[in-house]
Amino acid sequence: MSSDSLAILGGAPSFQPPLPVGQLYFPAWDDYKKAFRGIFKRQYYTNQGPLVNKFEKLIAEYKQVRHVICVTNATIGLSIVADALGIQNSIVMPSFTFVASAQAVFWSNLRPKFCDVDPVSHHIDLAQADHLLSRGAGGLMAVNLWGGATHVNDLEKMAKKYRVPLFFDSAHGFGCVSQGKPLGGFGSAEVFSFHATKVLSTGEGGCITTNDNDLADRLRNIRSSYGIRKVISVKRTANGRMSEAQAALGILSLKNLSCIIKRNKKLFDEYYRALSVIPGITIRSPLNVERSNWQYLVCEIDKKKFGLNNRQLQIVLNRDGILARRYFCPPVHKCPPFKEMSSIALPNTEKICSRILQLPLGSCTDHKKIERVSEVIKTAHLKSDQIKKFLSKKK
Ligand code: T4K
Repeated sequence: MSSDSLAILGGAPSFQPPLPVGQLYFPAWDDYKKAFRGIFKRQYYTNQGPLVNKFEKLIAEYKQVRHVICVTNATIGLSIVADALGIQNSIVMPSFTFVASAQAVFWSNLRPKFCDVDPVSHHIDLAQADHLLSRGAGGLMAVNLWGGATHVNDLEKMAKKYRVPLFFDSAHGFGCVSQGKPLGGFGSAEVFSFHATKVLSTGEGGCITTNDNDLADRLRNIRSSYGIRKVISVKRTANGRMSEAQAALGILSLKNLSCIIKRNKKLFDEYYRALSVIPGITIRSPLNVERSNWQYLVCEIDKKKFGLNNRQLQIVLNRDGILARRYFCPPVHKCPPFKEMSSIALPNTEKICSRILQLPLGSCTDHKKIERVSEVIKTAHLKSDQIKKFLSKKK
């Protein structure tokens, strides 16, 4: 394949099978087999089995938090936290997040009050969050994105000022350290995702972390499991249990986490070197953290300088077998059912959505693949007029 050929202009695709976005960690087969042999021997599949207990303990040590409550996935974790905190009516949250963040609180009968984000960090805009809380809301949910963190301490002060519970959607944040502490101990609770695409994986899964003993009791009761230490009354329960199979994967993934993060950092730096010289590409490095998981290669495309917008570049990359994604486009306030509920304008959120692109980074990538992805992007910039002509003919 010639270095300047593009599949969209008739060349052969660079990647077959395609190169996905996400960590997609798979442990060594023998380690997985050994863990599964134990599950078969004990004949115990789910409901707070020994592997889930062990996994919770390991995470608590890693994050220096008192309680870890493993759940089926982060979406149910967020919903359980909103319920356990007794938040009523509405919640202030950013619109620039995965739609599951808003769907989760909606399942808990809360109406999201969407807030704009900072144009550089992509995290919740502090002044606007304060303004929305001053007009009345039952709680505050911030989202820690892209291996970075929000201004966690400022948000804690703000929640205290308005006497509302604060929790964090830290789906992207496992392995990150902010303000000298691992993410996990901020606000009333934090929720992490262990989806296959995340830095720590259980296939599907997640966990809630908290230092509040009473809240932890309520969370365990709502999750519904034999892990309940004290039976206390809760408004309603759910099935948010993690299985032994998920925990088996998680324990292996946690064991490898520091190597995974180290490798991610190296690959991130390679992308940075190759892409930051291309006009119109700005790479967003993780902010407000002393340590990131370096799992997200997120860039913004300036269509005037690059020649194509993020949608057009995504088409070029996808044709070449590079499964770049426009996370999170459209923004949540433009997605059903939320778009029917309000007509607010969130200019920073909307601008970011029209520019953003996430590139593959994780166990499926390596030095050579990143070199090729960068070459495709550079060629797309150089041939942008030809590509635009081709795409306009296709309409
Ligand atoms: N809050 C935030 C900020 C989030 O980003 C998310 C989830 C949540 C909350 C909720 O967490 P969970 O309830 O999911 O635990 C993905 C993930 O499903 C989702 O976890 C993630 N964020 C979101 C940003 O992305 P999809 O539908 O785009 O992923 P999917 O399944 O298409 O996978 C991406 C690529 O990876 C594909 O090209 C296929 C490939 N792949 C995927 C899987 C699962 C594989 O090659 N092997 C695999 O096993 O949503």
